[in-house]
Amino acid sequence: MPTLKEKLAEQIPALREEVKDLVKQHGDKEVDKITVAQIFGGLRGVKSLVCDTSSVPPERGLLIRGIPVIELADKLPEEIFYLLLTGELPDEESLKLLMQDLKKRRKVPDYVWKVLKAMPKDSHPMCMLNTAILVMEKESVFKKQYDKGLKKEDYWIYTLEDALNLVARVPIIAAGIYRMKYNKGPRIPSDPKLDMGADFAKMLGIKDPKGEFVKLMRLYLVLHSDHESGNVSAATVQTVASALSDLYYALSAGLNGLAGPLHGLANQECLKFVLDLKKHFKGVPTDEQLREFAWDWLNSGKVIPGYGHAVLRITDPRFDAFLKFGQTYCANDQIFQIVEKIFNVVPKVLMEQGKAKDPWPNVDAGSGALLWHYGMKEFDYYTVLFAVSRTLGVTAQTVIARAIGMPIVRPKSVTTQWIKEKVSQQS
Ligand code: CMX
Repeated sequence: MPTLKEKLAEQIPALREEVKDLVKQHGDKEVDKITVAQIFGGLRGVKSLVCDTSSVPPERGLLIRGIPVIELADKLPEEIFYLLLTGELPDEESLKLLMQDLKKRRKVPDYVWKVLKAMPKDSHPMCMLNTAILVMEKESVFKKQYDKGLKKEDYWIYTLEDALNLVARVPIIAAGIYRMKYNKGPRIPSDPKLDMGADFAKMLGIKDPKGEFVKLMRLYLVLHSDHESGNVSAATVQTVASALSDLYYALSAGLNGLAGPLHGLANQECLKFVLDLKKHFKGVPTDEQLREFAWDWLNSGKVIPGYGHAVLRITDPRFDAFLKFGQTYCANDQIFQIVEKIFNVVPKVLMEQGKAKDPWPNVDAGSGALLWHYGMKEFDYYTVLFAVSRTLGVTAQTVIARAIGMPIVRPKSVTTQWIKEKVSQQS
């Protein structure tokens, strides 16, 4: 049975040829064009990146290697990592080999904890995580091999080493940050008997008598793992890595983007919104109360967190998966009930307002309520969970990009004056 690395080594030559042929035979064909509105509109919808690990059709939501994410909801994060990289779900033996490999890599250098302890007590946990990843840069296998001299065809091999080390270590660092930042007591060591999700849940130290929090962590790590490569965090990772900066630099940079309120930080904002509602109405509001509250919120110039998406035009299937989890395990929890209520009321309000192109909930709309239910109440930590999961996708994307020899990213910028002249020539 081949290891993950052997499997990729089998696949990559054909993949490389496929790309080479495509460019050779069709390199001058047009696949998209760009308007002035798109240039000034965050390049929304411009087809200019390649990502084979996952795709997000606006009317279907996340497909990981063509499989709807909802069909993958009961898989282990390790299975998803294998799928992202190879395009196939692992059989039992391949999964075992990957899990054994990752377990051997579950070691965090001591200096990481020293750096984290030296940080200001009020540092955001995302800043702590991204600092920890960056400070480990000297561990990069790719960097060491590159400095010795490395053939371009072999870049992916050492990038895979870095990816595996990061996938194994980031959950330990993230859990350590949780324990340290919120005074939860000493770090809980990684348990080599456990899969990634169960180990992560155990290291966080959340009480879990029924084993439901473990299920939630596995689901969380699967659902946030990848979302094609045009989003801020993935695009940043790809841009930084394209300069042949190693994955420690690239991942840390990308996760800094995830820490923005319009991106991954939205999950902490969502729960704040839900808690504000509960406090304001001393419980679950009625539909009418919620409608009014949402209008006041919008009229004060704020966005409704967890709603809208730059690509999706449906309820995010990842939200559906969290909703189903909540309906199964915490249907009686008022916080979860408010999430359901928002889902019933807010899309109509956003449609009436007529601004958001997508009035439906995204992945962040419901996850915080579930974490809160299990006692993880430190909501500024929630984006860290997103980051642990997204590490799977963006590191896999980088291995593939290196495998097909993607060059340094360098689009062309133009001045506003240039655009004015260009359009005046057309009119
Ligand atoms: N509440 C209120 N207004 C919203 C809105 C929302 N949830 N979503 C979009 N709008 C507004 C925009 O602010 C914009 O207003 P202006 O024209 O005044 O600037 C208008 O609707 C059009 O925006 P859009 O084209 O529909 O959305 P964008 O592609 O520009 O932005 C997103 C997408 C996610 C940033 C936006 O919907 C938003 O801010 N949502 C709330 C924050 C959130 O949930 N982010 C998490 C995204 C998930 C992820 O990280 O992957």
